[in-house]
Amino acid sequence: AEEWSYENTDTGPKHWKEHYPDCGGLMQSPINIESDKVLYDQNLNYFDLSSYSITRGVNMTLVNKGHTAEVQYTGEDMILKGGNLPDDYKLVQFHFHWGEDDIMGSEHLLNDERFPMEMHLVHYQSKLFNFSNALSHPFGLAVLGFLFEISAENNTQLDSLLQHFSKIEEPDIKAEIEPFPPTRLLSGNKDRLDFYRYFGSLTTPPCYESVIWSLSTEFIPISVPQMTLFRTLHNEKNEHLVNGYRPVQALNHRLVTTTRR
Ligand code: BO1
Ligand code: ZN
Repeated sequence: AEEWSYENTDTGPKHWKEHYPDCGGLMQSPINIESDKVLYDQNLNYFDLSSYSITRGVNMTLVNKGHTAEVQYTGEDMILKGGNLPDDYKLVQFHFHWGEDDIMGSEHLLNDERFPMEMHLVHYQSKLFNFSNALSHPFGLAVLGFLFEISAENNTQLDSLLQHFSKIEEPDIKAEIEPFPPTRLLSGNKDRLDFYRYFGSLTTPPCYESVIWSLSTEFIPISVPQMTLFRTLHNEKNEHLVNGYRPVQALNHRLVTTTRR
């Protein structure tokens, strides 16, 4: 069993640093993003997300990881380019963080506001060959995050994912799913996705400070019944899988920049 949890116990977030020293570092994630302290950076470029829309030659597997629901990729590369990243970054998986209630669940906060869910697209620097090698390199990883907000309508784009949740109720169960390009969830212009940028860490142990963080300023809509489906999953203790988010960490010396005027 893993040495960490999200519980308010001696395996909870306050104790992660005892087994994973990096979790006590000065560049940890997530953070509270305060808009009056964010710097507009006119030299920060937009991403090129065009390879995300490829569905041919891509295999996707939905997995209940016990602390999150994750979609893993194999086959044709999905690549994150641009955004002033030092290299191209390859997508390995995306996953979600959510709460027991719609008033909590996101990892990042905006002006102290919590959101019901956050999705992370996890990438590693192409020239470092694989995720485990990139994990401990400065700038080895790039995570693109999206906050969800409750909408009255179902988000029909999410249904192709959610229809498989009944098959992965228990931890370690996998389901093959039809290719799901994550950009399908974006309604705005994909060539001009505004985001916040800062340098931080993995939000779970080992909390390595190797992540170039980009948090979209565009929210993804989700209905209350759709949020409820995430909470039907079970963890290792056969409880409902909820509250899989880390509390915000000190910003310390860091600056958050943005593409948004
Ligand atoms: S996150 O995006 O900062 N929440 C985050 C946190 C932890 C990981 C990834 C993203 N962990 C790693 C696992 C590896 C796995 C890899 C790629 O994700 O520790 O075992 O190979 O899926
Ligand atoms: Zn995450």
